[in-house]
Amino acid sequence: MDIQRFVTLLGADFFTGVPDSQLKALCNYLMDRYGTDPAHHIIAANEGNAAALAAGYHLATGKTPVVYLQNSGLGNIVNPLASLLSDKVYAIPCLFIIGWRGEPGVHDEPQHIFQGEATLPLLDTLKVPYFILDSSVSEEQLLARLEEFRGRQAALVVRKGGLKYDKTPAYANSFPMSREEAIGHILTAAGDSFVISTTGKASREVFELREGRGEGHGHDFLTVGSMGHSSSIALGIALQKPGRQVWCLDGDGAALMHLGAMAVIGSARPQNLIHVVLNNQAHESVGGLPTAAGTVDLPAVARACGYPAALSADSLEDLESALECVKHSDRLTFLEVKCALGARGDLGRPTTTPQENKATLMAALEE
Ligand SMILES: Cc1ncc(C[n+]2csc(CCOP(=O)(O)OP(=O)(O)O)c2C)c(N)n1
Repeated sequence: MDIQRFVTLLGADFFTGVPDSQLKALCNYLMDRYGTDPAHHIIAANEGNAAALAAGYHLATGKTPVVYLQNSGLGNIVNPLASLLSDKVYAIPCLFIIGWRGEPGVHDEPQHIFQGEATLPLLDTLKVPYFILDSSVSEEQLLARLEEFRGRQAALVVRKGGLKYDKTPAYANSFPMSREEAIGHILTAAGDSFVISTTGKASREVFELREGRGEGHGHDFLTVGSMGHSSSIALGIALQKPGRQVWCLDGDGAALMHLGAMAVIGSARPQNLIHVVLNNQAHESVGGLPTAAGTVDLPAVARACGYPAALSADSLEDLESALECVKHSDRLTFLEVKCALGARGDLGRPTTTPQENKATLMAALEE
């Protein structure tokens, strides 16, 4: 369905969510129509955050908000859905638009398979009625379902190709260094340390760089799903292996998604953990919509959370000199690397499975 017609049929004037590649048409359209005008469109830190924000919008206006998310984000909304929006609590209406990755029978990456199978059963369990939107749905069919959904929590589950928009806003920032280039230099500095990389293209770049260098993958953990949790995984490893250096390669969207992790890392303060945030100020892996990182001083956040050292680099020269200090570091260190948007068009995906990745990493950690 054409996105402009779709949004008109929804009749909503407040949208919040976390971007999804399968909802690119909606995300790009909202950016063209509203940008990030907070009266109409907020790109939230995580999906639960969006649900609560939507609740506040309803309390203030009596109108029904729209929350958009990839089905991976369902986990993040379960709590506010069950204990805030639910008809057994405050009964707050909200329309969820959910990108259905890993739909059974449709080829997708390993991290989407179980979530894809669990999507409709989860909505059933949460007592959220849903309508599956694909390219065959007519305006009349959609309107009829929206009428049924009025005044309650409900979901439109969007199949691949269900929404269409032929424009893409120009997403960019002013930083010259590409994320892949930055990762290449970081891997060199990290040597045989362990690398825990974040969800999205950063992990795909780590994988391909290792392939290209013939280095093997035994020291890497590619967090293919679980956005926002790579720094906590890294903390869990660093605390148990105090003799080994652990580098977390985080994204700005991921770091903001579960920012509380930084407070926990700062208070545990493992001396062998280097927390790098590759900050392109965007959810680049799913299209490039901005994160709030453009207005956040991440090294200051790290210092405030108790990291004893925090640096920032926004050029290759800066990165090289920062890495010179960081690689000899014997204390918890935070490094922000400001990167450009974009990735290679021919960037591949890991050819090993998550369980192979786990097995080789665990074997290397045992050495
Ligand atoms: C809970 C959850 N919500 C949304 C997504 C979809 N998603 C995958 S990667 C990504 C963007 C990550 O942004 P960032 O951490 O800034 O890294 P970048 O892509 O910019 O390198 C998003 C939103 C997801 N995987 N999980």
